[in-house]
Amino acid sequence: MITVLAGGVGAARLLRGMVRAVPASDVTAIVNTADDVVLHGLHVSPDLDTVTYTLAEAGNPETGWGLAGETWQAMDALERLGGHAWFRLGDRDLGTHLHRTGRLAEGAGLAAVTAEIAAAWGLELTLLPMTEDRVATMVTLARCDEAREESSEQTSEQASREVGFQEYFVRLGHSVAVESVRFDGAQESLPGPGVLDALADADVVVIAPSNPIVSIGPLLAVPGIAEALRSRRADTVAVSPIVAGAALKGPADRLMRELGHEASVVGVARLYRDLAATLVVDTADAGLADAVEAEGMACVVTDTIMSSAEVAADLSRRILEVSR
Ligand code: FO1
Repeated sequence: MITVLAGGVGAARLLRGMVRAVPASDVTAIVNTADDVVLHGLHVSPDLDTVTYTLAEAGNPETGWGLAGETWQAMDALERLGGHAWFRLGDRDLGTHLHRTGRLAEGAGLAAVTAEIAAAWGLELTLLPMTEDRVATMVTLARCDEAREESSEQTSEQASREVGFQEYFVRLGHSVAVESVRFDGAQESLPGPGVLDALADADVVVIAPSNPIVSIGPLLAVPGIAEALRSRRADTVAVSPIVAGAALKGPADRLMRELGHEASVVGVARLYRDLAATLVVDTADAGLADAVEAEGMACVVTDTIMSSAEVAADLSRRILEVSR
């Protein structure tokens, strides 16, 4: 069995390859839910949906999120009424959120609802939300110089700069500097059903090339997950989301820098060295392999840019080879 720690787009691409390298029924993904957001009364789970749609070959290849061939009539109607439409929910995608919200209101757990949605899309891998409890990534935006001079009330001023993850990521287009990130509710949360068993029973654990701070970070903040992972260090392979000092998609490189980490495969190694024995880096970073190894991880150099399902399958096979 292969267990993959997953965020959104990068993880979805890797999983698409993994289910070509081994039978899908041998793959379990533990997915970040700290990006989840309630909008218009609907419970949206972006990372779970990105993984589901991508593996169902129904995802929008341009954006990486949402469904291909989407229409936007509900959003148009909402805008006409003056509603918030900065977070775009396509007409077909809305069906998923209606179903999830209805089932949760009936008392079903997020793990059961996730399994229902995956089964409806014909998926054979197991998708597990990291927790069924509410954990929310909260981002404190860096203050501009003027605010720094004017501010005397440090704590309330700081609170006023804290926004929810989707507000930072989508509404502000992750174009603003970040001072800190925290995972609200994480300390009181429990790992989702099956999560600790999936880590304990896996032959190989993979940390997908997802944002280490805001995609993998929340999983590690759920009590019990980091400990379970640490005990599987020898069998854990991480794939760097940073290639040649930059993130392929999203703000991982900027966030790492802003929060005091080096935005390079060496910085990724420093974040993961206690959790994973091996770091897979792209050929563009071959020159940093020794520096990664100096951080205490074996370094494997291969193509990690998953431009197609075939490249993702080759990468998956390489991950499984090096973990044996
Ligand atoms: N990302 C955007 O950049 N703009 C959007 O309007 C947007 C809508 C959206 C709707 C459903 C969904 O499942 C994902 C959506 N995303 C959107 C992506 C999402 O913000 C990110 O994928 C993650 O939360 C980061 O992993």
